[in-house]
Amino acid sequence: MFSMFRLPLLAAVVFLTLAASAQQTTLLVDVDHRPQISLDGPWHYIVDPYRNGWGSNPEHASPNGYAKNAHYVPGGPLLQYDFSRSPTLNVPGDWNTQEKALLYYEGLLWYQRNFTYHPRPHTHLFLHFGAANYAAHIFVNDQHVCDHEGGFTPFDCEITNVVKDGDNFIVAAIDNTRTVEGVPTLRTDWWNYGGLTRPVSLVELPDTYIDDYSLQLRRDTSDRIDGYVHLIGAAPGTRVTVSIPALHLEKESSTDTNGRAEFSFAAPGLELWSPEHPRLYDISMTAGPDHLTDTIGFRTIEVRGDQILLNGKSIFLRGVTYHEEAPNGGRAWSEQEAETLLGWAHELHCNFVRMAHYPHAENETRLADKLGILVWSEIPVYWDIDWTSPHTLDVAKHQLWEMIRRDRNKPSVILWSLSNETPQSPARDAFLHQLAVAARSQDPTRLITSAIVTHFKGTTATLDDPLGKDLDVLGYNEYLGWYQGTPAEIPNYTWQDPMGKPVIMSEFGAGAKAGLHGPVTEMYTEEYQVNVYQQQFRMFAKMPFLRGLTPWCLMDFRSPLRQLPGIQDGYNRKGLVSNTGEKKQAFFALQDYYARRQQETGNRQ
Ligand code: GCB
Repeated sequence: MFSMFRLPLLAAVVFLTLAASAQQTTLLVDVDHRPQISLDGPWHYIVDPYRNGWGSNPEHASPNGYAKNAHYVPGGPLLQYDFSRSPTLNVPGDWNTQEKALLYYEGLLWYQRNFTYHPRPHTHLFLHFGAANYAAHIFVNDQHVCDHEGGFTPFDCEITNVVKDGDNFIVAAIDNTRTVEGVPTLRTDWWNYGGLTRPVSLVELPDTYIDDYSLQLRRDTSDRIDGYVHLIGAAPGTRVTVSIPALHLEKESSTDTNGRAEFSFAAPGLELWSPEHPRLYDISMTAGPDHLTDTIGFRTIEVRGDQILLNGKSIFLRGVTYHEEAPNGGRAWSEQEAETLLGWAHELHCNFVRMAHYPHAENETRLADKLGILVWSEIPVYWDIDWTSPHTLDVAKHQLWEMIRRDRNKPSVILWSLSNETPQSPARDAFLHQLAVAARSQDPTRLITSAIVTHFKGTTATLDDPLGKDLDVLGYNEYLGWYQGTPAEIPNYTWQDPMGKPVIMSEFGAGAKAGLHGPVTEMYTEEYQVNVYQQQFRMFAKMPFLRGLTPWCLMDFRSPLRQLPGIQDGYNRKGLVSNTGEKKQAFFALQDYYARRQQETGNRQ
């Protein structure tokens, strides 16, 4: 998953030579429960806007450039870099908020760190990256081991054959240059935080190992579990055991010629996972020398007419959207940050969140499992990307695959979202249709959605986007009272549901600077924002087919598109909470509204 388009020609030639020996990345599921050797901490770095580290200087050709990790010896030969004398950045973490000079940096940056390892026979060694934004080119001991494109999904590189007994080193070239064919592309309403933004570790696995599994409650049942465990390196007929100790269950199956062992069994006494009762079970899987545990839950999610059914019962999704941005700035990655963000959602009486606009860190979906918060997870197919580029489609599909594969056993995740506010065109329809088909075949147990731009004729919403045909649940974004019309007019707008599918208002909101007060008619005041929310609630009361809400958004976030001095100062101010954690009036208005809805109907519609 790598694009040549961002590299100058000579560097591209060098890279192609290297790429010939590199392996594809894979994605090991449930890495959290594997023994890992953490590589988090300080890594040396070199900022490389001229892409010098590729070794493309024709006069002093150095095919591997910075990947060689050479050391300057006083009195020795000429050398124009040395990681060991270079400053460090913390991993995980974006580079923009760790170093003042890098706040606006978009380009290539080289990371380096050493590690000690003692290989053992019959083991595979993987380098695991939680995420690297945007393109990653990974070298171990001066060998090119893998490339990855896409800034928000994890990947694993096998390094068994390049690792040595004793001292080793990694060089990671990370490039957050925005590209026309990237996903996302050139323009987004969020900060393009670069770097190794999530944890990095070494994962050791036996000769035969579990790389993927899926265990799901069958629709229309309350105790029938279907799924598979997939092995690498297993002879056909290898025995695989799945057990759920709390249910006294132990089931066996064996692998087919593709390494896949199918399971289908009754689980009497199973308690279903739901927001009111987020029951999780420890499960364990054994296959030859490998053993993997996980903590998962079982529930069904489906659509019947315009209803969303959780465990067979209609549910109303009281949600909120949010970016993966830390309350103190920068890309969020830690458990503590996840607790703060989802903690606010919990305080709002949410039973649902829309994790915008890309897959968030795995600790967030794990925490949502524990808290009983349902999740909409999406890939960054955002606004107008290059719908005709085969490369773009490949990258989008790959990110979709990684998102689904990582989280398909998390009961909180109910919706895979394909896109956000994409302008209608036949090329877009064809592109998104392919993503919908891929998502359905990879995970037939969840629902597919997208956030659609709403168009209006006068005060009537015209819900005519052909994309709706490919979706189970329709998300509509609208900014009545902010980008369009006045707040007082909002309740006059009328909505229908011509497709007869469940509708979520996937965005609405207004900007407010925390602490700025004034008349209700003055934009950016807390009073204006709260009024937009109140008027929206009036409009929602006339939408009987509405199945959920995810207002935009939980917390103010950094965006280069928001430059109004004294008010925005580089932040999108539509948060219910400011970027320094102050709650605005609209936070409490939404909290009241959700409390009332919950009291009136519970989680039910
Ligand atoms: C939208 C986008 C979101 C923006 C938001 C805004 O429609 O989906 O990414 O940040 O509007 O604030 O304008």
